Amino acid sequence: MDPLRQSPSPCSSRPSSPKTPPCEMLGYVGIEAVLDQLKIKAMKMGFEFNIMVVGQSGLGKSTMLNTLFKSKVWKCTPPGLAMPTPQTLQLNSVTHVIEEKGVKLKLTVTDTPGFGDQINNDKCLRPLDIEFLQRLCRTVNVVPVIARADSLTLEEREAFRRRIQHNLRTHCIEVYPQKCFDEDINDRILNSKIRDRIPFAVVGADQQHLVNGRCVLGRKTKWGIVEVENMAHCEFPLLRDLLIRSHLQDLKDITHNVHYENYRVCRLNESHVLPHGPCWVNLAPTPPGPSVAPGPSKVCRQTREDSDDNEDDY
Ligand SMILES: Nc1nc2c(ncn2[C@@H]2O[C@H](COP(=O)(O)OP(=O)(O)OP(=O)(O)O)[C@@H](O)[C@H]2O)c(=O)[nH]1
Ligand SMILES: [Mg+2]
Repeated sequence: MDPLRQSPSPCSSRPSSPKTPPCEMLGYVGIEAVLDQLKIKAMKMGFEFNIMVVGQSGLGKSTMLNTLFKSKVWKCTPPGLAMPTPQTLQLNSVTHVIEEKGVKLKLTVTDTPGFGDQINNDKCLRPLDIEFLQRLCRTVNVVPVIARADSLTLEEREAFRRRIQHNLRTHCIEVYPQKCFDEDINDRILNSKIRDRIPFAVVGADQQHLVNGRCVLGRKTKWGIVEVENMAHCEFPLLRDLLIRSHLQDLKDITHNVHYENYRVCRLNESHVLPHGPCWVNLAPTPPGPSVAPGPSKVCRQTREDSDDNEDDY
């Protein structure tokens, strides 16, 4: 007897004929092949990532960029000459294409001059940092750090971290990774750990030293080398992992789906001041009753998908 007839498939009341493929194969569509297609497309197109450092003058911003990418992002000094990083006097953006295992990353890093240097803050009502961060976190993903952590004792680091966390909470400054964008329980567990450690206490260095036969990035002091990649010395590895390894795509997604969409909606809503005509856009679904002009609205993470359907309407 035909073995296929002998054991009819559990999902069919009809015995399969020897010519038809088994039931499991009939249900098979091959959707998972989309992953390969995405991978091939992504490898072809490459990725883009933009990063900007902001802070007071002399904090170590330029050094931190060099530390992150293990190279002189700013080639201001002749190679081989160990010269100090010069003071940043203007906004500098530089783009590099990095390729690793066939994956291309177009990286743009922006270095900024000391923040607030040119302003007399004496009569501010509240500290400039808070005002600035409140605005910045609505526009980009903010990852705060405690710079020059080698100048603090462990207790001072911890106390400073808790104080900053308290200030961020009090002033409703939502830094990355934002709680409201945790997608599932795994995200929540991982990101809670990160949120507890933020701001990371980091040390920057662009010089290599020999320690026990290993070449390490670090700062040489009279009593030893502060190794930037050693978790016993500072939390630079946590910052690098977050930015470049574990959360790079998520940072891009939130920038694209939330920050950019918020910006786009605000700009389009602004155009409501224009008279009805070819430039006029209606962002909100028309409410029943008398028409009202919508104000700037907060776009949530799903908006990209939602708005894609409506994009032709704009
Ligand atoms: N102790 C210590 N010094 C650091 C650290 N990072 C940088 N420095 C030193 O601080 C000085 C200023 O570093 P920069 O990277 O030029 O600082 P910056 O924030 O870019 O300064 P501006 O361009 O003036 O805004 C340099 O002498 C660095 O070697 C650090 O983590 N610890
Ligand atoms: Mg600088």
